[in-house]
Amino acid sequence: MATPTSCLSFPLLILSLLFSSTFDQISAVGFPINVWPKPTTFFWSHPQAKPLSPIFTIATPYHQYLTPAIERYRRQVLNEHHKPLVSPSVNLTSTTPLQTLTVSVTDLTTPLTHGVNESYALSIPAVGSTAYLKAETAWGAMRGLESFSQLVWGDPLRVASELYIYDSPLFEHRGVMLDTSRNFYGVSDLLRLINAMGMNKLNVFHWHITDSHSFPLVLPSEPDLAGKGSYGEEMKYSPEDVQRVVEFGLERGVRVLPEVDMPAHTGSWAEAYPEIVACANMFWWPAGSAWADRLASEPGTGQLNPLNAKTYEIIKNILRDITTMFPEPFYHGGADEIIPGCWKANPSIQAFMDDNGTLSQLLEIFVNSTFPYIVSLNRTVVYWEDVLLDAEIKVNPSFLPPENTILQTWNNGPNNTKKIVSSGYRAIVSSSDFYYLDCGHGDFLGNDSQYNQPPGSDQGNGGSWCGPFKTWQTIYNYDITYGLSEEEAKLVLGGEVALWSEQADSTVLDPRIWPRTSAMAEALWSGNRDETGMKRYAEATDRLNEWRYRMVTRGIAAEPIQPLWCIRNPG
Ligand code: CP6
Repeated sequence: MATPTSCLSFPLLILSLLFSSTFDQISAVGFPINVWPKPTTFFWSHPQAKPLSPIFTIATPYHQYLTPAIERYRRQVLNEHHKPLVSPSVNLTSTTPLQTLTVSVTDLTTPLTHGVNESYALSIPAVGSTAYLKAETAWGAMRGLESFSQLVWGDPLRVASELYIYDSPLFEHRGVMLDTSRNFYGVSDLLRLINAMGMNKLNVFHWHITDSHSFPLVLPSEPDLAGKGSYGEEMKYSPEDVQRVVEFGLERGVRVLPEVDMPAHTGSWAEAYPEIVACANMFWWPAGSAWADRLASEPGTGQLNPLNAKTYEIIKNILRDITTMFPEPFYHGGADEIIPGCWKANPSIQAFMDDNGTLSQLLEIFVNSTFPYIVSLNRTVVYWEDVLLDAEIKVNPSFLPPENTILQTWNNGPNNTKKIVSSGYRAIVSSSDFYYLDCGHGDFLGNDSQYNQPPGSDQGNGGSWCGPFKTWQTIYNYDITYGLSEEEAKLVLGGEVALWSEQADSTVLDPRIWPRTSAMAEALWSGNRDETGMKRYAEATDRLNEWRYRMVTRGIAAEPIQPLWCIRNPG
């Protein structure tokens, strides 16, 4: 934790000492503050504010990414003039304006990686014209700057005063997964997403770049993959685009974790290399099934042929390029949803199986030919849980040493998270019953099971194929370590919401993601319970509503959670 220094005032010192050990619950003393996600510990005994000087500055030593962040926050704080929905009833205790926020960082050399120290202490004293932000790392300082910016409002500008915050996250991995294969997103969409993630103190952009539908990533060693497999000239990410996204993330404390899904979900590779893709352009679902024929929303998934040496030549080129383009030490290897019927339809695979080979052995061959190579490139591999938990096609755990492997759970199987961590693996939680943002409206597979049925039969729900729309409350209330022992819970790194893009693109990106993702951001930062251990509700609703409006002011088209009437007619 950050060591309090003499520049911090006495109450903060006491607070830091009191709350330095565990942060299972919020520790709030005094009045509520409109900061989202809610800080773990704060102290605002009197609701007071002071003016913010029009020549307000933020002082800090130079840092490649923190310095631009500071300039951005300085401009934002001075220009935002957020008008609170509910005017805070605060006393203007001092007419001495706040002139300077002094930022000090213990170690400016710490890189942005998993587990980096994100704690900070913020002190805005009643007296004097200086506030203090202290952090262990540049990344913690960014979290503190964000909190500071949310404590400024109004016209003329006011900033909360005699306020002390000590803050650090419950979970180290707090992410958003976006699928850019089913529909394309421009770089500006990705930047806007990352920007909003930073505002919500989220720290991992899991970029599901490719899938069966399109391959938008331009790779210098394998130019044909995007050349032939993207949706078109304008729908590709160049290495320069990637660099922009990565740098933009660094200025906001957001890592960019790339995924090139394989061996399934690779139909788009067949445009360049039909010979390595088993069952390209074959629909894996039963022949004649109306939903496949009519809408073809999911193309023949395409699965790489693990028995073809060329498969690995191409994968190695991809992985080498990826590690050059993405500095992030984690790499997502996919490995979800292998369809037995696809591999079985391929003649060379049939021969293997006639020789008593199994589908799981095919996956083991694939993993054994790729995983050690990824590790040799100095990457920790994240796989979807299927690689170990699929009912039919899974590898023997001996192929995946837990020190190099993290499993991302999504399929809501009974105790899937528990199965992962109790076998010693680290887990990232994306259970689709809670964290999948795509579900909830159109039936994109064209699931016709409710049609052409005899009278009286009850087939299908006539709507979404993947369960109900996840409300922000559903997301907020989800406890990702529920039912785990303390030891097991330590292996849960955190969570990610996921937006699969069969029915999403830039037109709906913001409202599909925000403010629901803010709900996860708070649950993973400081939990979803109040000081007494009860699930927060009314206080969180009002604060989230306020936060949603502030995001809108900042150019994020977050959808409303309430009619304005509720604010005009409180309680
Ligand atoms: N694509 C890929 C998908 C899904 C997954 N992987 C998916 C599965 C079920 C639901 C939503 C999305 N569309 N590559 C699963 C990890 Cl409900």
